[in-house]
Amino acid sequence: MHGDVTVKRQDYLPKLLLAVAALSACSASNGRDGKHENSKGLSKEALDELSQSKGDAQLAFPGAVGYGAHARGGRGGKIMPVTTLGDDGPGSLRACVEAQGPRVCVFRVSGVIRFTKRPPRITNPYLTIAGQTAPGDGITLAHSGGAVGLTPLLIKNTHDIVVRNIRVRADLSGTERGSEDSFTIENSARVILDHVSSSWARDELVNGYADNDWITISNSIFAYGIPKHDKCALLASDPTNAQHFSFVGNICAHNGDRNPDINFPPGSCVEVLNNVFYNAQSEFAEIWESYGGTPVSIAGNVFKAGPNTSPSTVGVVRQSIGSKGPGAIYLNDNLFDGNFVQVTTSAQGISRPSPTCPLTITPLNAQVAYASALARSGTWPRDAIDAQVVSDVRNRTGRIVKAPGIIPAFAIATAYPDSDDDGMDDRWEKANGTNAAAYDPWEDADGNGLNNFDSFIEYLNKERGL
Ligand SMILES: [Ca+2]
Ligand SMILES: [Ca+2]
Ligand SMILES: [Ca+2]
Ligand SMILES: [Ca+2]
Repeated sequence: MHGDVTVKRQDYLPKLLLAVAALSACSASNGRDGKHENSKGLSKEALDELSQSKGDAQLAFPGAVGYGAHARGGRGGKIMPVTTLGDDGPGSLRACVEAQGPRVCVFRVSGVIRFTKRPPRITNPYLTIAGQTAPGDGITLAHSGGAVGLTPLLIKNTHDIVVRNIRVRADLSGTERGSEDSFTIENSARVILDHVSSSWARDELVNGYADNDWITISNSIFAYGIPKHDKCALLASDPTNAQHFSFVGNICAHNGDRNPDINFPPGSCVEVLNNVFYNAQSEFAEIWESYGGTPVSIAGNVFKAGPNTSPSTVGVVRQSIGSKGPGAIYLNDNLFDGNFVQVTTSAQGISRPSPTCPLTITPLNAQVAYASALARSGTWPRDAIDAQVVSDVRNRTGRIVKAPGIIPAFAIATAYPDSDDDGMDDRWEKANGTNAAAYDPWEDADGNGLNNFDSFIEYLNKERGL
């Protein structure tokens, strides 16, 4: 199953181990005194090597899947509490995002973080945004529209980024449509977006741009793009090199096309597995050939018609406009539900009997995947928007919207007690053998191979029913 990846890994493993050893040496010297110089401590060669590889042997978190599953994130770094919903200043999300060195943003507040200035860019490597730590209804990102109405979560020119359990809902309109995705991953390596949600983007809800590699987008809900550019996912635009890219377990709903749009160079390993695509208008999945023909595996997905879907809507289409060579499509166990064109004849013409690259997971059966995505995807607890999306998919209701809606109100909530500022609930610490009076997120109190902080995050996930 991991054959191809394993072979490549063996090629770079010695250098990678050196790079990881260098990293470990740096992080071992990091206390909580703010001296986090890991990225500066690596040689350029080691960084280059890292950016070409899928990363640590360790998973980003238990259950991480796909090509981005080994993103390091902020593991071993500084725990940075977000204590204000304000745009900037001490305790803001911006301050955490813009800090240097390995770091984890944890949230002591819940509600809408509305960027009133240009949204921060994630450009410094080794960052985890742990939205699960937010109290109550969690965190939603938005902007104040106009000239600063740009993509609220932009990952650019960096690597090793983990973003989980956070929503982007742009209720106000920016002046530059093409710069207003919900999530953009640009020129970056080893990124995983997991259990995120977004709506009302005027460009794509999620967009991979330029020279990315080792990317996963998983377990997320992308719904209600705003016409006339109501598009779910543009997995690659202007790619310059082959990429490893996984799109797994997501829901795309109420988007006219790009559900998703797949346009990578030959040599790429692209997998679209176990997703639910609902209520496309013109196209569901589009496989393009303008960079030499995309190889892609599309397996275990459900393509479901909704009120905007017509008999001329296409499920899997080969887009050969500007073709520079034929793509290759492995199609297996996809379920097409409704009256539309399932797979165009020209797409069938480039179909392959086996995966274009070894799949990183064994896909679930399409119907099992459908039930799983409806039960688990998106940011938890689900807000009213995601709840509506899931209800629409289930009941074949809802429509593409013409304008953004209103961000649901947040209940008042209090953060868990964390007297030692290590991001972990003191009550959980006492019950689980970690030290509730000392900063010990990266120790392994129970010796199970998982650090204390990641164990605590797993507990929070389970508490939310994940
Ligand atoms: Ca875009
Ligand atoms: Ca604590
Ligand atoms: Ca502690
Ligand atoms: Ca442990």
